Amino acid sequence: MTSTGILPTYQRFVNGMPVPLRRSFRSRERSVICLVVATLCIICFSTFFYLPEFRNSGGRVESMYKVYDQIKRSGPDLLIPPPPKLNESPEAQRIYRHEDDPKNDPHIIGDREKLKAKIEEDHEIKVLERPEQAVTEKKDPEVASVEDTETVPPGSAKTYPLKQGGEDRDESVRKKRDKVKEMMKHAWDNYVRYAWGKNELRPVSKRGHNGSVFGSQPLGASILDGLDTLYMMGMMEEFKQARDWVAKEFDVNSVVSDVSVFEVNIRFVGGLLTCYALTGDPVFKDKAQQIADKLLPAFNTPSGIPNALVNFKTGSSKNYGWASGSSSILSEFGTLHLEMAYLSDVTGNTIYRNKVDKIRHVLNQMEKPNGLFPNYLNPRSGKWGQHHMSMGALGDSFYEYLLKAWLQSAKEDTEARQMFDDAMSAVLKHMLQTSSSGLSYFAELKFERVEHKMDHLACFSGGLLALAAKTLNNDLSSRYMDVAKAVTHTCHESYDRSYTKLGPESFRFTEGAEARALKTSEKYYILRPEVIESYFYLYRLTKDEKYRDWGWEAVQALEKYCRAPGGYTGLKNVYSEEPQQDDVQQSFFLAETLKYLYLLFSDDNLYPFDQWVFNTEAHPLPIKGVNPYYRESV
Ligand code: DMJ
Repeated sequence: MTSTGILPTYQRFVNGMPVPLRRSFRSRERSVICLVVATLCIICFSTFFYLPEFRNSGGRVESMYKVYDQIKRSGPDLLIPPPPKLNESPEAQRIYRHEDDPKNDPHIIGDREKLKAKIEEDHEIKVLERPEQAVTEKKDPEVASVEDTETVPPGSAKTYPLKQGGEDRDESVRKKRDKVKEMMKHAWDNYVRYAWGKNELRPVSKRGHNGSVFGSQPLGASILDGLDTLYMMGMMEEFKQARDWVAKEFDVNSVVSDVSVFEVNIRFVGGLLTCYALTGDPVFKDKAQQIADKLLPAFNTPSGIPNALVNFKTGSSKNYGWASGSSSILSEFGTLHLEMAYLSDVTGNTIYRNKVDKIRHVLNQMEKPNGLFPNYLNPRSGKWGQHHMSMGALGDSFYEYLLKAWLQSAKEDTEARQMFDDAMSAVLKHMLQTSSSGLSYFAELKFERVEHKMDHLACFSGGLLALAAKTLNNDLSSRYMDVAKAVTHTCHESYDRSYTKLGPESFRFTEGAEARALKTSEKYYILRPEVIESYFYLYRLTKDEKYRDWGWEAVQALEKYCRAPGGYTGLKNVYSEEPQQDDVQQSFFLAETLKYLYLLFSDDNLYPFDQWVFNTEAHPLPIKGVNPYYRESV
């Protein structure tokens, strides 16, 4: 066989015998290879211009700048991080090797992808002074009544009233609270040191992390989410530094990618509005309003039910393709009410409240299968998607906002309370289950089929039902309280039955196992707050010391397994004796987990329930007509 002298030149033969390959190419071959490589490079580069963020732009030059801008912004995240230094622990080195394989990092694509996986699995079945405001004190006789003994010093825009206090009389409890504050300091300082301005911190590899729930751009999510925790803990220097970042660096017009309407609302708008209530600093109100204005185009659907994602730059919005034929998700469009209603009141612009009132109206008049709210609603047809129901992922905070909208309105919004009680009657009837050993849990429904699984997310329900029980005396109150205690007990069991004493993402009830995760994909813990949140509500509303004991168990477990030299990390398997760390400090760890722990070890004077209502990200919002911090626009 003779060679043609042109590609391919895999193997050469002389007299039928293979001969070693030549070490270099001929010049014709070299030119062909160069041509092929150059063509590939041009094709790769051009694909940038077909990404959704760049497609709609006016001209080529503008697109060029956008691509350039985006690459510049994402630069640090595109680069492979440096390996751990030689003097770093073998553990850090082991984690580094593991984490840098994206397959191994469930957080590299964020919570949203996890939800997607869940759906696929289903288918498989497959600062100013205190405002002068005439306030009629409406004390709620059924809420553990507390006197707000705080005196707010007169101030100016530069002097924030310090909302501290809440020290428990018991010294050992005060020490526990100090410990929680120290944890916040460790989490915050390391975020400042290694990830300032990025969305989240990677505490093991000590760098920033930009999760896709925020649209993959660095938007300082930990700053916006963590601000009010700093304030609550009296970390005022840190608070002011964060406030200045918001004032100077946070710019809604720099956001070019699609962002989650829900996440941005609960974390960013919610966090900023709390800071506005606390301080009266107009920076917080203005930024909250600027963000909310960017969310508004998502509501432009035939039904008024917003889409899940909105592009801040173009205003285009869409739903996730995986969500039951591009439906909107109940827990997302049902968790906008508190922030939007309050924003209307502080800005004097009714547009925000009108949008969420419309959602309420649509939901209220729809027919509900067995009185239950399915997780999916198609915003174009205005009809339900698949009849899947959950107190965990995809459903959870919708129920929360019905009760809390009523509380926020000083109990004037009776429609919301009625919808809450009606929904809960159906949930208790169809979804509440008791295991063979007597554990109560909220199962999930797939049409008529019961799936005996409860999400960590659903563990917020203990606190919610306790709050419902204590704020209105009706036929359901004592049942609510019984279920609240029983479900919180089960959630504690899910922690107690793991090696690390931290709970898995979901746990199941089968003949062989109860309150335990069975699948590998359900065994992780990402610093979620819901179980601790329920300990806080139940402690405050029952004064049973066991809830503080359980909270302290969680603190010890967090310290033992999640504390890293550079912050706090989640775990990949709570049942492992040596759990791998996921190297992400979620922004809700600052906003919620640490805040609820701090409140658990405070007395009732700190953010009393008759003055404040916590949004789903633990940002406290004032109660209208009762709390002078409401700062309604006149
Ligand atoms: C938070 O962002 C909120 O609590 C939300 O409602 C659900 N989950 C996370 C924390 O787990």
